[in-house]
Amino acid sequence: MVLKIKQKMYWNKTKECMNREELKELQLENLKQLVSRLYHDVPFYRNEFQKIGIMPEDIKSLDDLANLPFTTKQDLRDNYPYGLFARPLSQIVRIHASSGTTGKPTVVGYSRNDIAIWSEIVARSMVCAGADSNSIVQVSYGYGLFTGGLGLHYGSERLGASVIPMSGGNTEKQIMLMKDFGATILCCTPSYAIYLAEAIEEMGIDLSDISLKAGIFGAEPWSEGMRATIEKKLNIKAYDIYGLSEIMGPGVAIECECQNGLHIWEEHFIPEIIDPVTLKPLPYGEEGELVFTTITKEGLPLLRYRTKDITRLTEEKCECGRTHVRMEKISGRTDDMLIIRGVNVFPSQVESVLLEIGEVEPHYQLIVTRDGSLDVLEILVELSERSFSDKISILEALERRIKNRIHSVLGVSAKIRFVEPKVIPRSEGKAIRVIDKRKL
Ligand code: DLL
Repeated sequence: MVLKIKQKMYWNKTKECMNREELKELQLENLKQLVSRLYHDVPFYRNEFQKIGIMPEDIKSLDDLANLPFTTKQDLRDNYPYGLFARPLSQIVRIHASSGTTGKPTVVGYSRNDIAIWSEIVARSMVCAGADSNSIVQVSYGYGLFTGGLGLHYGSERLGASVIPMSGGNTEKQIMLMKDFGATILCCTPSYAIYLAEAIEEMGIDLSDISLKAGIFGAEPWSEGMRATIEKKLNIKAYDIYGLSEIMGPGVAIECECQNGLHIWEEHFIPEIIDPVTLKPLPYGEEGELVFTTITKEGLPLLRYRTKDITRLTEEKCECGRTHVRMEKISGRTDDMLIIRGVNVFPSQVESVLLEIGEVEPHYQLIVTRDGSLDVLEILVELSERSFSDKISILEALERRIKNRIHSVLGVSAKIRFVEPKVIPRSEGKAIRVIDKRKL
């Protein structure tokens, strides 16, 4: 297939189409420096290196990466909030956070240079999705501690596009401004894109009055079926963007016009696929857990960070001409993290709320369904024998307390349904905490 080369196809052709040998040399150089920085600036890593007897000068080739220790969300949690930062706070210009496995979030920090690189790779990613300086970009990811809003915002500005910082929600206004301001690129979660498309239909707005050409969708898993629905309903091209706060935020990887895998920006992030059980690296083409090493980050550089996301990598040439490896769409996770309306939720967070509140048993089940295109979370909570006989008004007050606390800890609202003592099935093995009825 011969692709039509559009005039502005790349943001930084030299970097995006770099010869792979040169790219690997650059990675090795940066990896060596990273290990040295971690050894000297982060006591946690120095300690880890000392435990296994590794010194920075032992890094001689990229294969040596496999001998270095992993980093996990638990490590970030144990060093909450700033313990893994490699720079003093005087050099940290931004802090973001995402859900931790219990009440405390995972905190990440960026130096000025980190923000510059992040903006650069988001701008580059947006060009992959067909954006340029003439684009009018509606950013409908949430702004705040979540990296979606500000990540796409800074990338759009770097690109020179006109950015509309809408943030999430307020659907009718989103649509009115999308139409009136002539937005050409929409950035939000894929499920919100479908919701917007349905709302446009319901409001009786003609698609020809909307100027959208492409969407940059991510932060949650979505299928080819969802892509087809969005592309049809909004009459746009829908691109998958991937990222996670620990590594940077959105823009770690994105699809190009071929929509056949997401290019990972390898001069900043070295990807590996490991077997989540043996923790051994797997060759290209095999499915496993995605692991990243950030080789240029200053504020919070991470070594072999286990994302828990499942995918496979390919080094095969892409028709777009970019040489950076591609990852397949994420097919699942190795842990129990759910993404509900774009927000990461761990069942253990619910457990910690219930334990904190008391009066109920720590037996619970999360039931996730879809109402149209929106995720709905219902939590079944088992009453204790004592509270079971309480008056309705007392139970209603308890329900409100749980609901409010869940909302503030999880960042999403949930319906709370009390059930009688001993109703939630007990398991001899792993408890079934989640019933996910969504069909992606
Ligand atoms: O979700 C960053 C982001 C914002 C990516 C906007 C794309 C667009 P976190 O909140 O830290 O960061 O959540 C990271 O979300 O480990 C995946 O499990 C999931 N995820 C992110 N992008 C995708 C995607 C942002 N395109 C976690 N497909 C990751 C599937 C995704 N899952």
